[in-house]
Amino acid sequence: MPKLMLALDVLDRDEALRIVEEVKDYVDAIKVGYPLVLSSGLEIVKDIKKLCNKEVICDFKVADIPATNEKIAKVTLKYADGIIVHGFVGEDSVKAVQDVAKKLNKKVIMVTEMSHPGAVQFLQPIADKLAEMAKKLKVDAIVAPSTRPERLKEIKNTAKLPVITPGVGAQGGKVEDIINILDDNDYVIVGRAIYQSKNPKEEAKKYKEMLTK
Ligand code: BMP
Repeated sequence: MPKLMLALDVLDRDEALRIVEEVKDYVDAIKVGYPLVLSSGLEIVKDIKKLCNKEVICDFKVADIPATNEKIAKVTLKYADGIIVHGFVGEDSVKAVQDVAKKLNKKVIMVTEMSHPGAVQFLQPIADKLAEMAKKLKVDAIVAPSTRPERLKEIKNTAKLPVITPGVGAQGGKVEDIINILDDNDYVIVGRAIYQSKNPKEEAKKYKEMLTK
């Protein structure tokens, strides 16, 4: 049964912590990115972990030269359990983050093909190569789209690594279309469909149950 990762892209610290409190029994991990960290500071990661004791992944899609990637990883992984990086910048940039993460026993998750329509323009043509690179580098997981289940399947087959997959809910992806592709080490990311709903707790429960079936 794949796990549920909440994408917590709200812009207010108190709202973020209120949602975490509500959904913590149903989510296995929480993904925070620029929206929340730029508005609340990186220490929000510590606050979330204190509140729910769940894995917290920083989605910074790091895409710089190795020396800068290393610095970003050092600061981020002081608090977070993992960090998301882009692969298109090349192996050396990803390895720089892996070197930091290995010392701290943290995760590096690499983007292959993204879930939005524009990803077919430049990312899709290189996504299979990115998946091969992810396999070679033995990153901890890859990001691949729920909005294109056939691509999710192909990329997962190539990389042979755990997948975290966004696109379910607000972007139109459906659990029933991807559930058979995924296994116990994979995560389904759901953001707006939970945190923008009238009852985030009920929605989180609903998604958790869909993944359990
Ligand atoms: P939502 O369920 O609200 O669409 O959120 C999806 C989350 O996953 C957002 O944080 C988004 O930035 C992230 N994401 C994505 O949607 N597609 C990708 O290809 C990669 C992502 O990290």
